[in-house]
Amino acid sequence: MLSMSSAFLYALLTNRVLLVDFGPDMTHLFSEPVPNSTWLFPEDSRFGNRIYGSKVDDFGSLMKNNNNNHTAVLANNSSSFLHVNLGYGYDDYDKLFYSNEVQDGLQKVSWLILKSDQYFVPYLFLMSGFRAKLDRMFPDKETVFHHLGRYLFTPSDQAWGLIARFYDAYLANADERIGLQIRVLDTKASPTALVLKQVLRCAQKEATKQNETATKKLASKKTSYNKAVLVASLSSEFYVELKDMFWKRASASTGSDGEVAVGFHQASHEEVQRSNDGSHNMMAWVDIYLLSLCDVLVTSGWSTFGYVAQGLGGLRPWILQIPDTKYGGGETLWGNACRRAVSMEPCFHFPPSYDGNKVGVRVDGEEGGGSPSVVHCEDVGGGLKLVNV
Ligand SMILES: Nc1nc2c(ncn2[C@@H]2O[C@H](COP(=O)(O)OP(=O)(O)O)[C@@H](O)[C@H]2O)c(=O)[nH]1
Ligand SMILES: *[C@@H]1O[C@H](CO)[C@@H](O)[C@H](O)[C@H]1NC(C)=O
Ligand SMILES: *[C@@H]1O[C@H](CO)[C@@H](O)[C@H](O)[C@H]1NC(C)=O
Ligand SMILES: *[C@@H]1O[C@H](CO)[C@@H](O)[C@H](O)[C@H]1NC(C)=O
Ligand SMILES: *[C@@H]1O[C@H](CO)[C@@H](O)[C@H](O)[C@H]1NC(C)=O
Ligand SMILES: *[C@@H]1O[C@H](CO)[C@@H](O)[C@H](O)[C@H]1NC(C)=O
Repeated sequence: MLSMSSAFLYALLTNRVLLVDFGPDMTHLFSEPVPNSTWLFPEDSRFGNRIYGSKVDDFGSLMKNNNNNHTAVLANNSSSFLHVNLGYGYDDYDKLFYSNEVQDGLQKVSWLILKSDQYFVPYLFLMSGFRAKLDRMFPDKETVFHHLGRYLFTPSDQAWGLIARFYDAYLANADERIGLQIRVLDTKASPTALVLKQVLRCAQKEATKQNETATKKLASKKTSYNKAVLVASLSSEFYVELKDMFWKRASASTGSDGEVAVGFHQASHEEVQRSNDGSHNMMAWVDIYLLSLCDVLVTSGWSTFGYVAQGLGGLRPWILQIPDTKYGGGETLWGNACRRAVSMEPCFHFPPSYDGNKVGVRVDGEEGGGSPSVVHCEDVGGGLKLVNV
C-alpha cells in the first residue's frame, strides 16, 4: 500500500496512469478507487511476459552495462517497456532512478514496470524536478499519505463487513479507542514478557496525560469512562496477558463511581505470518483499518503495517521501541519505551544515500541540498519522512 501510493503520486507527477498487478491474494481486499473503471493491469497476452518475463530490460542493469550513461540507455527504442526496481536491496544503479536527468529521459519510456516495497514519496520531495509541483499539491507536508491512501484504499465489501462488525461490537460504544499494534520481528530476541514490560512502560508514561482527559470527561458528564484497547498483533499472547492483568487489577479495586474501565479486544489471531494467502491478507487489512479508526495509536517502530494505519487514521502515533536482546534489551536507544512521532507520515526505510558522484541528496538542511520538510525517521535512522516545518 505504501509503494502503491508512492507509485500513484509518481504517476501524477509524470503524466502516467497507474495500473496495479494484484496477485490472487490481493484482488479481494479493496474497492476500485474510480467507479466503473479499473486499476487492474489487463490480463492480456501482449503484456503478460512484459511484467514477469526477462524480455524487458531492467533499468539498473542497463545503466550498469552502459557505464551509467542514461542517454545511451534511454535512447534505445527497445526501452518502451522498462523494469524499475525500487525495492529493498536495490543497487546503486537502480537508485539512479532518483536523478533528475534520468527522470527527464524516462518520460520517453511508455511503460514503467515498477517494483517496490518502499514508501518512496519523501524522496520525490527532494528532487528539484518535482518539488514545485509537489508543494502546490501538498501545502501540508504531513498529510501526503493520508490523502493518497484515503483516495486509493477503500475496503472491499467483504473487508468492510468484517471491519464494521468488529467495530460495532467492540469499539463503537467506547469513550476512547486506543490502538495498540505490536509487531515483533524476531520472537527469540524479543520475548513476550520483555515486550509486554515495554508496552506497560510506554502506557505508564502516557497515563498521566490520558488520565487528564478521562478526569475531565468524568467531571463533565459521565460517571464512568470506557476505554477500548484494540490489540493488533500476529500473536494473541499480548492480548491475553493484558486482559488478564487489567481484569485482576479491576477486581482488586473498590469499584466506586467514576472509575475508568479498560476493555481489550483483538480482531485477528493469525499467529504466524504467511505469504500469498488471501484470507491472511484480509485480516491484516482489517486490523490496519480498525487501528486507523482509533483515537490514540501506539505502533511498533520499523513496522510498515503501523505506518499505513497511522496514515489512514490521520494519527501521530506513539512509536514503541520493541526491545531486542541483541541490542541490550531495548532500554538504550531512546532511553524511553516509546516516543511520539513527529508526523503521521510513513518512513521511507531505504532511500538512496548521498554518495558524491552518483545519486543522492543530503537531508536535514545539510550542505549540498535537502529540504527542511524531509527529516530522518524516529525509528529508522537512515530513513526519511515528511514533516511540517
Ligand atoms: N492480521 C495481522 N497480520 C499481521 C499483523 N502484524 C503482521 N501481520 C502480517 O505480517 C505482514 C506484515 O508485513 P508488512 O505488511 O510488511 O509489515 P511490517 O513487517 O510490519 O513492516 C502483514 O501483511 C500480515 O500478513 C497484525 O497485527 N495483524
Ligand atoms: C456506472 O455504470 C452503471 C451501469 O452502466 C451506471 O448505471 C452508473 O451510473 C455508472 N456510475 C458512474 C459513477 O459512472
Ligand atoms: C552517452 O551516450 C550517448 C548516446 O549513445 C553518446 O552520444 C555520449 O557521448 C555518451 N556519453 C558519454 C559520457 O559517454
Ligand atoms: C538496445 O537494444 C538492443 C536490441 O534490443 C540491445 O541489444 C542493446 O543492448 C540495447 N542497447 C543499450 C544501450 O541498452
Ligand atoms: C526510435 O523509434 C522511433 C519511432 O518508432 C523511430 O522514428 C526512430 O528512428 C527510432 N530510433 C532509433 C535510434 O532506433
Ligand atoms: C488519575 O487522576 C486521578 C484524579 O486526579 C488520580 O486520583 C489518579 O491517581 C490518577 N491515576 C493515574 C493512573 O494516574
